[in-house]
Amino acid sequence: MKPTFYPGVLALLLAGCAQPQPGSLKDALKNKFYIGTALSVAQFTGADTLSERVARENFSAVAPENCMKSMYLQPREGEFFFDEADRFVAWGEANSMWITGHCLVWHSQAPQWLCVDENGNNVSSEVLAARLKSHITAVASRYRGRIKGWDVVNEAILDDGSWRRSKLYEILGEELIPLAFQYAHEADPNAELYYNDYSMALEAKRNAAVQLVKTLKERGLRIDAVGMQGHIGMDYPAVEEFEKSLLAFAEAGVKVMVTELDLTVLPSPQPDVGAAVEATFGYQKELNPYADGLPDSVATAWTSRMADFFRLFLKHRDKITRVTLWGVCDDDSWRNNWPVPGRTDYALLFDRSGNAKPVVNEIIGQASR
Ligand code: 9MR
Repeated sequence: MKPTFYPGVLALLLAGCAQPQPGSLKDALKNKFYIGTALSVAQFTGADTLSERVARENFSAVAPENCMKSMYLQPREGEFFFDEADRFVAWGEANSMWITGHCLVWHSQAPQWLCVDENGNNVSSEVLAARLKSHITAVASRYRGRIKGWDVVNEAILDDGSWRRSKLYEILGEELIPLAFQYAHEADPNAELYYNDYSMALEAKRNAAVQLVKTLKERGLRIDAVGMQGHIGMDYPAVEEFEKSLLAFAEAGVKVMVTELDLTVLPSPQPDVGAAVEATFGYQKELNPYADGLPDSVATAWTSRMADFFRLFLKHRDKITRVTLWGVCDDDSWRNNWPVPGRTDYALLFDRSGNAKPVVNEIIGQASR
């Protein structure tokens, strides 16, 4: 005889046994700060549905990993290409995300024509200022009211605190940054404006960024936050140095955003390499030790270090308005290809199958305490 089946009773029993479903990352952090991710084109156009789902379910903020950089938006002078950026913003709105624009001015991923004339000679400061104004105005005004904040200038300070001698700087000098902030504010007066850089825990860079904030404020220009990118490693920077910087920025009168967080487990051919795009090294097998998986001891150390950083962020949640991971799942991360190409890294909060790593539950636990 078949046993009598009472579905209602079974459901109650199962409900009684089920582990409580942990809330999502974004729900847990809701009243603390936005938790964001950077999206690649594949993710917001439907080609990568796995990462798209993970992003949608777990994050409350998005930044475009590449599609809003000037070489893509204005590949030739006066010819704009907004298709991907439009789709990125539409995806963010459809999923109720806080949308950040990245980035209006950066020496890297800028179009060839920006700083030179038809003979390849540097243009005058007037011409470059006009070109920057036209780019910033076109981009920031197109998304007025929709993009909530802009990385206005990216990576203009070197690790020793001096200005990066880029072509932009060569031509415009120290006026480069104030001009960019002025143009961005004119194009979208309600948008938040940020200065964004890597290795911000270094003392010299911290001091230079604080000075920059003060200078902009003294000149009456809007700056809302400093973006500390947060491309960190297992042994750099010290959490305490990161904390000193975030306190120094808050003291200077701006909010702090952790804008591009990832934690590499891989050996670096050079210490403290930050995120300097020019620093690249050839592939060597010894530099790719975890191609077949991460040993438990390394995964545990990774979890503990990432958790330490989130503990710091939560401690200073009155100063931090957003923490953004630079990518969704481990295989999306630029870290697999920098500073050494073709490696297997484990830098983000979700693994290659889209599963939350143990640190996600730790963060959720920290946020609820
Ligand atoms: O993640 C981005 C990668 O796909 C690009 O190839 C790279 C080009 O430089 O830029 C990466 O994003 C950078 C960001 O825009 C600015 N800070 C450093 C990031 C990592 O290089």
